[in-house]
Amino acid sequence: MNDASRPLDFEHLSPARQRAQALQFYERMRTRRSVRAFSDLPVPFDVIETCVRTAGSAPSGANQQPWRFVVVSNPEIKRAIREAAEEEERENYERRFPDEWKDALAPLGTDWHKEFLETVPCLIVVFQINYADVPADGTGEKTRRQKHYYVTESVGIAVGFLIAALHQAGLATLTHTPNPMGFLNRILGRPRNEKPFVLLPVGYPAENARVPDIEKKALEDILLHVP
Ligand code: IYR
Repeated sequence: MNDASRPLDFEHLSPARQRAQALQFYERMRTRRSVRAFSDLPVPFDVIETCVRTAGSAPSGANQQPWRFVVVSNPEIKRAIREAAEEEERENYERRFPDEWKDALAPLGTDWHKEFLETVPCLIVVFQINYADVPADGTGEKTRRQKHYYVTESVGIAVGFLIAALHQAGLATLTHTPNPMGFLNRILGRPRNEKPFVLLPVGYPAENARVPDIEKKALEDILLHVP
C-alpha cells in the first residue's frame, strides 16, 4: 500500500472574508449564460490551456482523472464536426425526440442547425476515459483493463470546473451534447476506451447574441437546511 502523505496547504479565512469571497464568486458565476451565437474572434490558446489545467485539478474517483480534453481550432475539423453533429441533431429533432422533450426545449429556441460549431474559434471536446490498458506483468507484453471508478461523476465535476474557469477568463461557452456523439471518436481519432462526454464551443458571443429570458430557481426552492 502506498501511504505516502504530505501536509495540507489550507488557508483559514475569517468569516468576513469567507462571506465576501463567496458573494464575489456568486456574483461572477451568475452572469454566466449558455451562448449559441459566437463571433469568429480567435481566443488566446494559453488561456484555454490554463482553464484545462483548472479542469484537471478536479477531484476524481481514486484520483484516476478519467478525462481527456481535445481542443479543436482547425477549420476543416470544425466543419466535419458541424456536419456530423447536424446530421444527428436533425434526426433528434425530426424523429428521436418525443414531443415532451421538444416542449421542454421550446423556451430555448433551439433546432438542428449548429452553425456555431464552425463560427466559434475553438471547440473543447471532453472525453470520459472508461478504463485504462495497463501492463499486466513486468514484461510489458500483456495488458489488462484497469477499471475506472465514478467516471461520470468525476468528468461532470471537471467540466463544471472548466466552464467556471472559462467564464472567469472572459470566455463564453455552450454545454452541447449532439447525441449520439460516437462521430467525435471517428473525426478526432480517439480510441475505444474514450467516450465523448460533452462538446464545448468556446469563444466570444456574437455582437447581436441574445439569450433566452429564463431564470434560475430561488434559493428556497433548491436549498433544504437540516439544522
Ligand atoms: N442537443 C440538442 C437538444 C438540446 C437538449 C437539451 I436537454 C438542451 O438543454 C438544449 C438542447 C441541441 O443542442 O439542440
